[in-house]
Amino acid sequence: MAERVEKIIGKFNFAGELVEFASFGNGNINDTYLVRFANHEMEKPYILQKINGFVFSEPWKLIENTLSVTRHLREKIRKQRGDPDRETLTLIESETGNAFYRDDRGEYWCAYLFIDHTKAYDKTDNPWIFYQAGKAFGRFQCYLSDYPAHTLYETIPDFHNTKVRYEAFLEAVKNDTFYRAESVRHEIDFVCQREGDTGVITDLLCSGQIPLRVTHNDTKLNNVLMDSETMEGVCVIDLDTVMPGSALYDFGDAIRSGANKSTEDEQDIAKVQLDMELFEAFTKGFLGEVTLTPKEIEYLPFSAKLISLELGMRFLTNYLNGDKYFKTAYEGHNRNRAKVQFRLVREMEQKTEEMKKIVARYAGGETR
Ligand code: ADP
Ligand code: GN1
Ligand code: MG
Repeated sequence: MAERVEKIIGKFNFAGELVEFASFGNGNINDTYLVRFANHEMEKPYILQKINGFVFSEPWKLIENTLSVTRHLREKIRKQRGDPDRETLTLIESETGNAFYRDDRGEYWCAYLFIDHTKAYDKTDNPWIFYQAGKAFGRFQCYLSDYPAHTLYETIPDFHNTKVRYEAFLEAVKNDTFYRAESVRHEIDFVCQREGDTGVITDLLCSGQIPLRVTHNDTKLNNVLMDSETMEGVCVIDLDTVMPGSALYDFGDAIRSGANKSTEDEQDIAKVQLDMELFEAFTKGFLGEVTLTPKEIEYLPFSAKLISLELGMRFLTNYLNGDKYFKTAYEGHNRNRAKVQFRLVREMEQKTEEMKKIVARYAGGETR
């Protein structure tokens, strides 16, 4: 593998001589490497990534989207007198003059400037950090609010269409290819009892009650780089799933990932709790940067619950289908991840009133 990666590194227009490279980060989807180059004056690190071809069947769409969106963001950052090389991703050209390299196996690779003096947190109990994440994702959405959403490709069709995800889940239960359904009967029932929730956001979008926006769609805490000293949000990364969507997806996904007291694959289910201080911190940061419609605000607490249910359903579907999508470390990993999300759903059902009060504090008005 190392030999193969080194060969790919040689295909990109990196400056200087290769010093070393190593696997980097904790992404569930792509293979990421930190690549160090240097010349006589300085070190220059880069990020190299193999795009997961099972997840992204048309990787060029993801690259086109990333190029268009970062071009737009660069302009906005420049106008704010910021540093575009630090505050958004910069793709590096390969020898073919493209922002990617397609290897002899047909796999796509991308490279980016490494954003130094930053840290990606997988988890935090520090409200300041999560407040900064809220600001960064809110600003991201605000900067893209004048970008024509419908011109972007859907890199993964129906990515946050919870209704479609529910149908895929039912199909996996019906086929039960790996004879695993019996062992997760309780979890299957849990999802089926909530079928009525699955169409709520898609129906709001279809009926035009909430606007279609450019959204990130994968607003995990570790998809925003924080300044190592100030811990301020510097750059929103992982733009693979930037697509037309709803602001509710970004809010909901961030809360389900960052306001959970436990990790995403915690085995002691009692540790899975919605931290209201973290919920408040993110809400304050996000709503301080982006202006949402009253209808969107109304559904913010619900979105956190729905995206938790959706991801739990996705983990469970993957478990039933033989673990082909999310990287796993052991058998049953996706089943445990699903259980965590479902416990979070319960937590959110119990804490709905509290969530509503907090959202109202930072947005004003009624919330669902
Ligand atoms: P995945 O889609 O697999 O989650 P990411 O694009 O999020 O992959 O990258 C994985 C990790 O690599 C991130 O969480 C972050 O730690 C690091 N990373 C990615 N891009 C950069 C960058 N340009 N500069 C610094 N670190 C980065
Ligand atoms: C994946 O790539 P990563 O680890 O940032 C997934 C998200 C899930 C997340 C759960 C393209 O995100 O949708 O919420 O795992 N990304 C894709 O950890 O499916
Ligand atoms: Mg990521």
